[in-house]
Amino acid sequence: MKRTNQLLLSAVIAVVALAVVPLAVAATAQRTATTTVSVKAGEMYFKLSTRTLAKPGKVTFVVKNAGHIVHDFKIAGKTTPLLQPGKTVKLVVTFRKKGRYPYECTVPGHAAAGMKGTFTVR
Ligand SMILES: [Cu+2]
Repeated sequence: MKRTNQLLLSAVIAVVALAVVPLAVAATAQRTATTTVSVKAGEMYFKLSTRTLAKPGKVTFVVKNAGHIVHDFKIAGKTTPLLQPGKTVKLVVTFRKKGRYPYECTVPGHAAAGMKGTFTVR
């Protein structure tokens, strides 16, 4: 009888463990949800759909060159390739800490002419 109870207990533990694992996976997926920020680049500006992130996390910057000459977008040590006019590229950046992250276009002279700003992670 005692042996039967132990077997039953083991079975219950196994079922509970199986039920808990998907919940843990779901919670992890939610924590790493990606925020999309659209970035429009032109002469000589950047226009972002938002310049703040509510909390540390992953951001996909969708950068579009709406101008007439090449531009790129650099933030937190990552830079897109040089974008020809009309082209769009995605840049995925994980912000692990809150803070102020400067962004800019690395084409010489562009940041000084206005292609720069600050992205804030709260
Ligand atoms: Cu530029």
